[in-house]
Amino acid sequence: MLSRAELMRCFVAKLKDEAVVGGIGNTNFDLFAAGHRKENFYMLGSMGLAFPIALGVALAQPQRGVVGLEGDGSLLMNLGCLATIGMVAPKNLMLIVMDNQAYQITGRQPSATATSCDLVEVARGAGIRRSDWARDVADFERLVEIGLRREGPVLIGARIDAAPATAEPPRDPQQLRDRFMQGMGTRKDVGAL
Ligand SMILES: Cc1ncc(C[n+]2csc(CCOP(=O)(O)OP(=O)(O)O)c2C)c(N)n1
Repeated sequence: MLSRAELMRCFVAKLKDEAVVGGIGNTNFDLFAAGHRKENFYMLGSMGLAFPIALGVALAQPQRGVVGLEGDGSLLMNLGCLATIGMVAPKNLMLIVMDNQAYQITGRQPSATATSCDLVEVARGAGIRRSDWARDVADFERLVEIGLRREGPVLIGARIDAAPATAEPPRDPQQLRDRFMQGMGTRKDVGAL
């Protein structure tokens, strides 16, 4: 079992101008805790939307690398997005599934990955051929580097711990949207946010 916080730090340290979309749950919290970037978007409220939003950004900005971060519980709520990503297959899209086998932030109820479901196998079956479990931190870093080379779509699964989050992004949806649009260079009419 890997340290979620350590993986996030390793991941963020490799970023340049990539857009990163965090999902509801610890992926958002860890992404923010690793240091806010103007290219980060933190999804609030609805589970399973980090990958579809990341897909949209990847298609809108094909010159930019785009990464979606999602928890197992959230991805299980929206598995269909994997089939769409497998079909559209943007080279600039990387997906990272942080699998703690539970819906942690609502009380650690076990998810299907605790017993029967392998999300990397699901992703392969959905047409994302470059889908792999990270065996350890070094393997995770290797897979992230492949994803950042824009030879995607790439999906990385990481079986991670359930450490408590250390920070949370601000919960102001308008501010989060406007900041991200500034980070993407698509909104210039607002001042510093
Ligand atoms: C559609 C929907 N159903 C339920 C919830 C309540 N909810 C919020 S976060 C969460 C658990 C998220 O689990 P996971 O994505 O695995 O992330 P983790 O908490 O394990 O980091 C649940 C059930 C919600 N926000 N949206």
